[in-house]
Amino acid sequence: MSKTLLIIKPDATGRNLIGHIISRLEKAGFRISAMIMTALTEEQARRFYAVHEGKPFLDDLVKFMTSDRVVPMVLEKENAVEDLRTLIGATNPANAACGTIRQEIALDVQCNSVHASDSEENAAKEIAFFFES
Ligand code: 3AN
Repeated sequence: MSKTLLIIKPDATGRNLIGHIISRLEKAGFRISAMIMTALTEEQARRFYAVHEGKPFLDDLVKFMTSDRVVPMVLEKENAVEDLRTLIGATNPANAACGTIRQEIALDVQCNSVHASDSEENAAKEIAFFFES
C-alpha cells in the first residue's frame, strides 16, 4: 500500500461536489485514511504552493485556494500516487482524458476541482503539511 494526498478544491466544495468526488475515489479502489475540512489561510496556501513561487498565476491561485473551504485527505492504495494522477487527469481540463475527474467536473486550469501529489516525495511532504503538524 502507498499513500498520497488529495485536496478537494474550493470550486468543487462550493458546487456541492464533495460526495461525488469521494464516491469516485472509493469506486476506484482508494481508501480514505484521514480527512479534514478546513479553510486555508493565505500563508498556508503560499507555503503549500511554494514550488510555484515566481509563476504569474501564483497570486490568483492563492486567492482561489483561500476563497472557500477545502477538503484534504490521505488516500491509500497500491501505486496510489500514479493511479490518482491518472484518475484526476491533466491540470487543464481541456486536455484531461475522457472519464477523468477533471474532464468531468473541472471548470478551467485554475478551478480544476482537485489537487493530487505528483510524486512519492511530495506525497510524504503534503501529507505532513496537513496531518502531521
Ligand atoms: P497539478 O495540480 O496538475 O499538479 P500544478 O502543480 O502544475 O498542476 O499546478 C498547481 C495548480 O496551479 C493547478 N492545480 C492549478 O490550479 C494552478 N495552475 C497551474 N497552471 C496554471 C496556469 N497556467 N494558469 C492558472 N493556474 C494554473
